[in-house]
Amino acid sequence: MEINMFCHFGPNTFTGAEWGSGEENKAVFAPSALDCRQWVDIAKQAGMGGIILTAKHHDGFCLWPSKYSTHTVDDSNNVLRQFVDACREGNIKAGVYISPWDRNHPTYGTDDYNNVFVNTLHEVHTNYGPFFEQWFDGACGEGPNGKKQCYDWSRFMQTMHNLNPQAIIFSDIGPGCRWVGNEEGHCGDPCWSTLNTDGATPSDNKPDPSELETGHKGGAKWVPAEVDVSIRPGWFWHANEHPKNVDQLMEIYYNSVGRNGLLLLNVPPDTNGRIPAEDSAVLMAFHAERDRIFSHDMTQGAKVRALGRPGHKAANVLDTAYHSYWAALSKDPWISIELDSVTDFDIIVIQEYIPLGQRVTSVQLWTQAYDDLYPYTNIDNPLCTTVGYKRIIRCNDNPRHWSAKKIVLHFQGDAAPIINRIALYNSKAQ
Ligand code: FUL
Repeated sequence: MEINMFCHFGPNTFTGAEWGSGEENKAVFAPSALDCRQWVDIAKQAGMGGIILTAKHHDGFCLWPSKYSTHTVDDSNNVLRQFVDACREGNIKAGVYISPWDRNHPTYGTDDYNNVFVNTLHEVHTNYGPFFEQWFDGACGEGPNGKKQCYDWSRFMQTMHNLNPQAIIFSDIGPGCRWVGNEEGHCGDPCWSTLNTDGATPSDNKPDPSELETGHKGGAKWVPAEVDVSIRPGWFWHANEHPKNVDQLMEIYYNSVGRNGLLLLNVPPDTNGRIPAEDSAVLMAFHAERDRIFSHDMTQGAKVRALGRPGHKAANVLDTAYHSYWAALSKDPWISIELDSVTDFDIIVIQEYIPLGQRVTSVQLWTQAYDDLYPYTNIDNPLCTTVGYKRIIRCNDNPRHWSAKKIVLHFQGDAAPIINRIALYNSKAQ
């Protein structure tokens, strides 16, 4: 999906808080012109495939009238209902964030709260689902009685699995996808989609954030990284804060989607219940910039040579069909791509066919303009290490572009690489 929208919305939108105390007067939550269709329109026009709403944040306030809490919207102001209806109508995927940490619920900090939380999951997924993703925030602080909760994670996960086995479950350690270990908008480098989760649980017993950034090479579970980051300084809308600019969003894009992560970009609605015009404008400009750069692939019509398995020839790296790929014969194959003439480009995109795993451990680049092949990288300083679903490599050299008629990529993998796509772009072309 590459980019999804996150929507933090709740009492904090009105009080200026990031972590509500749970003691807010319910009446503070009063969006004056709630319009979830507007969120959907903006997300779609920004090239996003799904939206995840904070149906319950740490203040415990439920954006639907829940049977299991008194701290909720009224029937007449059912935001979750309007949200799922707008997503279905607009044909975009709906996901839901339900925080286990609850600073309002009287049972929080006791065993009974785990039952309340399981009932809440049932209620939301049965009455409002199906959702494509369940987002479990790992934060675990004190509740109203000063006690921390001991979350029954295995029960929460099992409940979700029973309620909707198709839903991607996000948590610090998956099982569907993992927290990337930071909230700044970048994956680690390398970034493995595999993780060892034996003995780990979300919240207090998760791997070190630096390990979540990189994943574990050869890890036993497939738990790709999801990069949650806000377009604004805070997760919730605050009157005195403003969105990032296009350059900052592009940097985040290169460091998340371009490093084998999914970007979950938070765009918080304001007190009207609408996404502000300045955020919408920057999202449109961000989309236009990606279109400008990535709509003209220089490899079209190129000659490709490499050894490949029958039926999975090297030229398959040039087409955009998802299930067409080049299956190399060895763990360190070469592929050469010859263009019609010497061409300037400054971005190389490589994609592995991840249904068959993440195999590549390093890529070397050779370029040829008029003379001999030139080894652009060396073994200690490869073009990149991991690839995964997508790797976007920018030329950092001086001058900041490559000029070549032919490029040769030398892959190394833990198994014979299976490459979906190789493309070349020029970000400076108009
Ligand atoms: C964190 C929360 O504490 C923040 O408020 C926010 O929801 C972020 C996405 O996750 O753990």
